[in-house]
Amino acid sequence: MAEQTVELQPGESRAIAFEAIPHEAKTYQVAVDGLAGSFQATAPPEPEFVVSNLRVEPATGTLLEAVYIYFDVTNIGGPGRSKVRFTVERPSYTGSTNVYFTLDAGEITTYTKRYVLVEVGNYIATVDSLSATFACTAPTPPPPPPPPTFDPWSYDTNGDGVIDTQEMLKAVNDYYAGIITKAQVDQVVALWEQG
Ligand SMILES: [Ca+2]
Repeated sequence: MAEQTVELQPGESRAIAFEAIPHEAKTYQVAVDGLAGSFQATAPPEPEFVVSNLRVEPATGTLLEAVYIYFDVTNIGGPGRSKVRFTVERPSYTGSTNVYFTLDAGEITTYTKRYVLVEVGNYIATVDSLSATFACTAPTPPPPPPPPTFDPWSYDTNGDGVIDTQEMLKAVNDYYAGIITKAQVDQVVALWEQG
């Protein structure tokens, strides 16, 4: 209890101030001689967070690439620390965590999460009641090697510098067997005609 004794000369008046810091929300009683008064201390409002603008950039990536998940958090309550629930669901696993923020009343902050794509499929990011989808595609396979260049002289199996009839017929058989193309068999036939 705080107390002050004040002495005054006749006719004198003086304003007396007490500073009181309330540490809990309740009604405090104040008494000065026979006068009584009171004041009410109220608790500050709890922080209350609202999330908005959940987005993922880019919305599609390939395996082991990273995407960035963003959302804004606004404190519509009193100043203080609170949390939002942040979840990422991928094909084989759902990971969930609390993300804590300390914000003044009315303060907005943007949260950024770098997220590496560890499996192919669809993903869902959820923050409180908001959700956003993104996807991981398989890496692009390397292009197939170019077909080996075709040498019609490869049918000159006896190596005499001439495509003989038997050698030409072998090429025709290979064409009908799907081993060489029409254009390739035509090259062999053209050499046979020269022979
Ligand atoms: Ca030959």
